[in-house]
Amino acid sequence: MKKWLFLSVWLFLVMTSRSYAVLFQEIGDAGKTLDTAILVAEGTTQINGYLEFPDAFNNLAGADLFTFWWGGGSFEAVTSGQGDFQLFLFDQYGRGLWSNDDISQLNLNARISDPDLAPGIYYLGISSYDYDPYNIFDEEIFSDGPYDAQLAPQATEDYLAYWDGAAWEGDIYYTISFSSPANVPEPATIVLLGLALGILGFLSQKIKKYKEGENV
Ligand SMILES: [Ca+2]
Ligand SMILES: [Ca+2]
Ligand SMILES: [Ca+2]
Ligand SMILES: [Ca+2]
Repeated sequence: MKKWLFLSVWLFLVMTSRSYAVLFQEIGDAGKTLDTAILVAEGTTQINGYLEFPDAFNNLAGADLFTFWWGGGSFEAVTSGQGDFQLFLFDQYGRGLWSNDDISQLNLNARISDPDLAPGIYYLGISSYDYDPYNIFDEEIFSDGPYDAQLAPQATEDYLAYWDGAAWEGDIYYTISFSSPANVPEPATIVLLGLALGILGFLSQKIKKYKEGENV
């Protein structure tokens, strides 16, 4: 009975935490370096933002970088909007992992997926074609094409240093949707929550039995 109650509460929590759409709005302009990236809110499933044209007088413009904790497992981020967006995924050190320009030859939005992305801190960048991440040796970290393929880094030195290139578009709104909530609590927090619920369930059963005993 105790196990049944615990499992029910646990399943309810897991199911509800997966079914909420948590929208995160970019406030101001997200930077394009690791130290100016915006941390998305816990459980974010969708980012709504605004992509500015590159601007020599604003070192944040031209690309937006968001950071989040990923709990592990199947990952997908996809853009929607009227622009020719690109997506770039970097690890916690700013090393390039994946890039994509176009979902297909007919769909210029971008999508990055990874069937088994390890738990950790990541950075997700969005820009307009052809504004790209570069390393300290002035090399593009990722190849521009094939446009409709998801690409691993081409540069042997794959740490993000800066962004450059002539953007085709800017001053345009975008949405990035995650397949599963980003920035959910670390597993240790979930285990602690589960333990707390288990104890609560155990106590409620004890109290129930005690009251039943009183009634006899
Ligand atoms: Ca922006
Ligand atoms: Ca920006
Ligand atoms: Ca594109
Ligand atoms: Ca390029």
